[in-house]
Amino acid sequence: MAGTVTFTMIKPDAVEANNIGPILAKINEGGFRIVAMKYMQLTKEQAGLFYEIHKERPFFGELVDYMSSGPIVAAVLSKENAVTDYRNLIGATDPTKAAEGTIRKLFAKSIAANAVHGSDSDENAANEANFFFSRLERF
Ligand code: IDP
Ligand code: MG
Repeated sequence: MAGTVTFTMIKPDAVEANNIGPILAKINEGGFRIVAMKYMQLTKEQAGLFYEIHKERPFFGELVDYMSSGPIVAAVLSKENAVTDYRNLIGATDPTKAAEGTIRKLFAKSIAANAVHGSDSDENAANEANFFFSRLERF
């Protein structure tokens, strides 16, 4: 059975562009409840740990530098079929390939600075939510 939880970050480009509010509105309009949230800046070490699964990919260094370059908003979202439905709401990794109306189509600047993160599986959603939030911070 598909899980009811996914994890997202509003990335530094979208925070810098003052798009926290519009992106949270899209998340709510998409039927998601925000069940944990924090506004913070990652160190390079923390960004590297979060993206450890990508450490062999050619863009890893660029990704870590970028994700630690400014504040982010991290959140846990709740909905039936959360992972799949949220991936559909955010659109393709490359915003030039993202469908009309998706968060990345609306707000992303580039394939690297692509406005939001969204978990790609229930297992990763659980791991990513636990990386950022204790049980006391989840509602
Ligand atoms: P996803 O965020 O759509 O799941 P992944 O392939 O998991 O995409 O890549 C993680 C993140 O790494 C992307 O969201 C993006 O910020 C960055 N990224 C992916 N591909 C590239 C690339 O070709 N160049 C630079 N950055 C990339
Ligand atoms: Mg991914």
